[in-house]
Amino acid sequence: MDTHATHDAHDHDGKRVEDFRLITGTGKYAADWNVPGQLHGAFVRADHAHAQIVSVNTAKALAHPGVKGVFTGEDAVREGYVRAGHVLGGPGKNGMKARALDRPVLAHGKVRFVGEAVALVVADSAGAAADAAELVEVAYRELQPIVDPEQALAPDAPQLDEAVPGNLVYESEAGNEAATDAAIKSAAHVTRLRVDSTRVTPSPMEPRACLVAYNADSGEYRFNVCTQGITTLRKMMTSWTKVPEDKLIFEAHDVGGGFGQRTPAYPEYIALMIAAKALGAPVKWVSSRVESFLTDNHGRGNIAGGELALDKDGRFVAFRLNWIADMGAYLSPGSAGHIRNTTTCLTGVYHIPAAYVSFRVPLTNTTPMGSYRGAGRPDIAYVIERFVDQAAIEIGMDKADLRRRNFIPTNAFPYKTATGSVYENGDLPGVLSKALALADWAGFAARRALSAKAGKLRGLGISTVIEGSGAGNAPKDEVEIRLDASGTVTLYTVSKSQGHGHETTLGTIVANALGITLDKVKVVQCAPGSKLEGNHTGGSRTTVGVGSVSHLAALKLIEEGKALAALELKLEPSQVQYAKGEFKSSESKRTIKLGELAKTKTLSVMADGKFGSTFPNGCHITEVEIDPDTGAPKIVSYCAVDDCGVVINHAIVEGQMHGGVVQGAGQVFGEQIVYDLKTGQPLNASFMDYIMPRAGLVPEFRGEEHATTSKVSPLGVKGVGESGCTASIPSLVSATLDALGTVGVKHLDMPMTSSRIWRAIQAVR
Ligand code: MCN
Repeated sequence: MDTHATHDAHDHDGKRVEDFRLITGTGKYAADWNVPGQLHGAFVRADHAHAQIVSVNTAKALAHPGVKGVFTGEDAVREGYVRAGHVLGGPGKNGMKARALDRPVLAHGKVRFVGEAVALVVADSAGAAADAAELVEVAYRELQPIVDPEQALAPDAPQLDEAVPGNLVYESEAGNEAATDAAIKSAAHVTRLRVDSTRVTPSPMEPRACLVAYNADSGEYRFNVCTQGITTLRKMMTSWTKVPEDKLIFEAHDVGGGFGQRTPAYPEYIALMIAAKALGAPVKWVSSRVESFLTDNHGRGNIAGGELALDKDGRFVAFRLNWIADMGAYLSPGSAGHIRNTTTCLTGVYHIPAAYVSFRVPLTNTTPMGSYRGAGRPDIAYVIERFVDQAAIEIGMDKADLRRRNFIPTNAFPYKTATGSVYENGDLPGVLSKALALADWAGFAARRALSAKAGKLRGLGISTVIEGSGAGNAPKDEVEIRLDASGTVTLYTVSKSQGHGHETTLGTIVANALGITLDKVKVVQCAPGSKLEGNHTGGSRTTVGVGSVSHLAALKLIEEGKALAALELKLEPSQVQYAKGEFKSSESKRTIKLGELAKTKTLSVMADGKFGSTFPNGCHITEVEIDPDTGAPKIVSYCAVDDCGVVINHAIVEGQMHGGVVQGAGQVFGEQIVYDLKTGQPLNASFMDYIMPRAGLVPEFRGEEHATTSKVSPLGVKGVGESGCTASIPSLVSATLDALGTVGVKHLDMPMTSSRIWRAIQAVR
């Protein structure tokens, strides 16, 4: 049987089946869930970045009308809910183990970042809970905070916790240090650079919300919560609370964005468990946007400095980085991505024989960090691409040519990098050529001259990137397909779309394998209590993992169907053929429709598989125009050529690219979480002063596919969900710095806001 297939949505016009529900306001999000007798929670949050809790007085809050209970760190400690599991598990440098601080779900003893939950007030209305939360009196003794990661690691820095000497939470390394240093020493040219990647917040549209009900008879907790998939969340909640996984039941319908931030367990969910159990009533909490800014895991926040060494012909010979990964006040359950994914693609799309990276994770008094769209992939792509651009300037070579000269040759795949990853396949020169043509690279000088005539600085940017789409942590991906008498096929999965269109794409995969129309396939994600194994949606792996097993399950249904049809037809299964929803045989006049197999009872098949990483890659070429009088940047051209393997749904892939590119543009041109260095207070925690990308910033994109088929999956697919973000950041920075280079600005870190660009121009004038 041919398990390879091209999967264009042949039976509908490519539109997403979930959109009608989502855009007509009939979706059901976490805050839309209500149950009879529910109470409402509001959190009292730390207003100091670092302080000892002297006392918490709850008397006035308890006396407030409607209040049913107030819970504090003591309750969390009593329950034993003090240690969040995290994934910086592996031994670090010299066998070092991560020094993870205990994190009671409600602060106990100390607060370590502004916004940390100190108490939970529960009342019969959300308003009463919020009013009473203001009456909780917390006395603090202020301590010196540190919010800057480099300051935290400085030799004279105040010690933030005695369990973390030198404020160093974790240190690790990868690659061959001696070989790298030797190659750098004897290189013809060495480019030295330090690149900062700003701390940002993912900002899904739907703020966090959670409703928890406890059943004292069964000991089960039931959650309605925004999630990227139940399996990872359940494991993290169990590791934090020790409540067995089978006692934690999650239900979610629609999720309004996740970007990695909706994957992990958060302390608030566990505090609600304590309250729901103690009060014998379901408790609901809906986060405000300010709470999102303060407490939802942040992303990026890296400082990388090092050397890229070249021989006399412009070939890369070595790459060395010292990397500081700020992970905030506590290790969040999803903290490892930065280090793992950065290491996987340390040398990007280039053949670099020697490479070494050292990572240091400091303790700071800031919001914990987690995975954010790419989780280390955009971070490392940004860093290496900045180095390559800078090297091209220094040796006087065209930056596309320098890239082409150093690409991993197409015939060298599968390619083992200097840090030990194995890239499966790709056609890097092919992607580049297509992108250069699409963007009219050769015609740039004329466009720059036109801009100059209008008084504008125009820059040309390029990025050539690769990323490992995640293999996932679950032992396997598993789905179930049920067929009912109407011929409807229902696919059950434990990953969860947050806007990705999985109902369409997973449905398409099953419909195509069965040769039936998409309206005959239903996709059920995260059915409450589902025992299926699998990964959450993340690491751009759902299509590779869940998509592949959905395809295999459909093929299995056909095989089992043939056996059942053969019984009906009184034939051997080998005499039965299947096509387009019907079983037939040249030995019989009868045809049996799919639904007929389930006449008496629903037919169910399961399929599972374990799939490795795929390596989507691409080249994004951009042009940015800057008004030197105001510093205002404008993206005037955006061209993307990407290899995400076989495409299931072109419109969705394009949408994923758009979303990712715009998120990247957001980080390049505006987004940044800023803390006051002295007090540790966040200075921007609303969309009034946290600069999200707006429609006017981005022009129409031009994009093309350049697929090489992956063998990791029977579908030939690679991931795409993070690609836009990974490629756009380096390309847009490249274009902006190219424009600024014309007036002598040599370096600028993100965010490249109008004011920072304007000041950089003034500084060189
Ligand atoms: N797809 C396809 N053909 C391919 C690859 C993917 O048609 N060759 C489709 C998929 O079937 C799916 C979408 O594109 O509908 C993304 O697929 P995939 O690359 O497998 O990634 P995931 O579904 O696992 O999504 C995760 C990825 C990540 S890690 C983040 S973060 C992210 C992202 O996707 N968060 C998102 N895209 C997002 N999009 C929305 N709307 N909201 C988020 O929170």
